[in-house]
Amino acid sequence: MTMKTRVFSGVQPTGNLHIGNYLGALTQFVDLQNEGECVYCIVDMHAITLPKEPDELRDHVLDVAALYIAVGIDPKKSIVFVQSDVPGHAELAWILTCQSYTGELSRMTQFKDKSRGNESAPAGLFMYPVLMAADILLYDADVVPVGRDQKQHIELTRDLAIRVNNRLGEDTFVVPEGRFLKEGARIMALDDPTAKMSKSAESEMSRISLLDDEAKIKKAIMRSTTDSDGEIRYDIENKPGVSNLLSIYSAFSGRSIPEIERAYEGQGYGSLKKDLVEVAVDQIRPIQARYAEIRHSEALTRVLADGAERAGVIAEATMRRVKDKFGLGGGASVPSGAGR
Ligand code: ATP
Ligand code: LTN
Repeated sequence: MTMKTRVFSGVQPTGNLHIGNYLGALTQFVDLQNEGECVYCIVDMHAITLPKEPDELRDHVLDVAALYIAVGIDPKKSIVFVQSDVPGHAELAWILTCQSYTGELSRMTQFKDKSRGNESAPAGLFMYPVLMAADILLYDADVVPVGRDQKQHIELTRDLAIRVNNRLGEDTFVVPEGRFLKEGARIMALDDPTAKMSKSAESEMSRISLLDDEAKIKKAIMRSTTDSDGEIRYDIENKPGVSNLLSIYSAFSGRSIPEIERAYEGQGYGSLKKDLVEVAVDQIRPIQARYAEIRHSEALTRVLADGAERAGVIAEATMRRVKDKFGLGGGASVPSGAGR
């Protein structure tokens, strides 16, 4: 019997998902459903690394759950659940904290970026990648589809798994691989193509949210930063704005970048932008319609309850195995060998 590939990924409930999240991560989530056993998490414990209003957090969790389904994640095929519903994440995060070094955690660029300017950074922000490693290792994940910005965190997860396996045996953790797309892996801000498109950037014109209306999408694309030489050519170094528009166009339409360059030869940025608005709206509109149907439905709550139960079964088996390996636990622990 061949064991199915286990896929795990997570998204933070920190606001409306944007096309960077969609093109870098969510499209992969959907495609992988036909290849493996997929577990998709809404990582609410990561979201509290920076202060969050409780009611807002609850709303955002449901927003992301509904968007997961709206983009095509099928809860019958995949497990969709909320991180804090499964206690194993926090439990394993502590065990992994004890395997990590402050030096390697201080080198994480996301930590450096998010804590910049803070004389005393929140400890949760520092531990963020360890919790992420726990998420992944808890499900014995083979493959982790993410945007390119998460590459360093995936490397840390692999380092931790290998470090523990060297000490306690190869059967302690599955060493996961990151999966990054070619186009869409790093979508940049529309008003500043040197920064990544982000939920947390102040300017609304920097991003396109999956829930934006047509007028906003049009405005953000038409106003996006380009350059003055007028040539539609992919060149990240010298033409980051146009290159970003080409990446977005390619990821949405499925057409290759050289093909798009050829199609627009001799034309101005205006026509590229105008057509990109159409391509983006065509893709986003059906997602919004499906989102509206399910966001306030009881079915959504049932998906999360069912997901938590199914995720919990996998997590408990891993925790029994890992605690036994570390010599943790008293009467409640069982001998090694339990697992998937
Ligand atoms: P923020 O956008 O506020 O920085 P984040 O990167 O923390 O948020 P998450 O919601 O946790 O966002 O990310 C979900 C997924 O989207 C991750 O796999 C991440 O790599 C991917 N992603 C985020 N931003 C981009 C982007 N600009 N381009 C491509 N993928 C992205
Ligand atoms: N750090 C990720 C979100 C995340 C994640 C995970 C992604 C948390 N846990 C586990 C993949 C696997 C981010 O995109 N900011």
